[in-house]
Amino acid sequence: MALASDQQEVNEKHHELVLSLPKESGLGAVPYLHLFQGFWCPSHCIQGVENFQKHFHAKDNDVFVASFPKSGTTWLKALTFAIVNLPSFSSFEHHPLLTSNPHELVSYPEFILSRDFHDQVLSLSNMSEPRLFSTHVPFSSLPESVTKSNCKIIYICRNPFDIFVSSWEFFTKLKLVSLPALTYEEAFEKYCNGIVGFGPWWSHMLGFWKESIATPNKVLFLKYEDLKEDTEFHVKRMVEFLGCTITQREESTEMVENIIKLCRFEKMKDLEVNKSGEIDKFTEKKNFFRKGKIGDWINYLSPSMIEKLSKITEEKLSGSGLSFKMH
Ligand code: PAP
Repeated sequence: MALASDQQEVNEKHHELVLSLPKESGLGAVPYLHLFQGFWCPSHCIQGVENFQKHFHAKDNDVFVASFPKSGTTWLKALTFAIVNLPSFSSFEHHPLLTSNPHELVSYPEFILSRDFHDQVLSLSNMSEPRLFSTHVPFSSLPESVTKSNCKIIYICRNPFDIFVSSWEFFTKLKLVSLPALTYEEAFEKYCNGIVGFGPWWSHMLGFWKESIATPNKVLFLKYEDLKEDTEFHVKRMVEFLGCTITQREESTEMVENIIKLCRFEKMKDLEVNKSGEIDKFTEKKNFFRKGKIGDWINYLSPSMIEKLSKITEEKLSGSGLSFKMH
């Protein structure tokens, strides 16, 4: 009984908190975005972010894949999963990535801790090590145990133009959106104002960018465009950053090649497991594999939209040293 009333009190407090927060509809809103700890948090994961902060205990050998949504998370999850699990799955013919979607293999604490969190905290602590997680939570809102422990974070960033297009194509296909849909122009305006799930996108990027400069052994900062252009070079950086020991040089090159082949866009998109079925009744798996290209924004944005987003990007990232390849 005491537990039930404790839970009721927690639920009431949570409800009061959510009611007190500024809210907006926006891309990635299920159903609303709330301004929580300085970022636009989808309403269904506020509780999860709080539980993540309060109850998650990072281990020094944990690995986190971090990203702003639609920046290359699925690809980075697959690559990191393959690297971290090399000792268990060095056979690429029977690899878990051939029969499971990367989102089924690597989960988000902020999503899973929003429900039955006591059970979930226990099952997270019992996971086999090294544990691999992903997160969309901005650096400034990550639990202290993640930022202060020796666990590693690999962040993937993408040019804001392609993020917008990829988000628009993805979120308008979501099954959970219960609000009247935003028009394309409204969604763009909100995006330009940073009102998008886990946004503003510039703060998200800059948080991890600054941390990767201050503590390069803690945060590895990757760009989708660079990863596309020279996958081998950046996968080798990941291997090194994660401290994976692949003893013989020839063997290591072959392993890296196999990992890259396994995670290639065309290969993953074509797998039966990624062509049908859903993730958490929230979206179809095939929606995570659209075009996988750099510069598709050119087919979507009008000249005035390009001008506006270019100005915002320049203004927000100015002086940071962070820039993007656009084509
Ligand atoms: P998420 O944040 O919802 O998980 P995320 O994986 O970050 O999405 O982004 C999806 C984008 O990555 C899609 O881009 P597009 O809309 O411009 O096509 C998707 O196609 C692309 N993507 C998914 N898997 C891969 C891959 N293996 N290689 C390259 N790009 C990929």
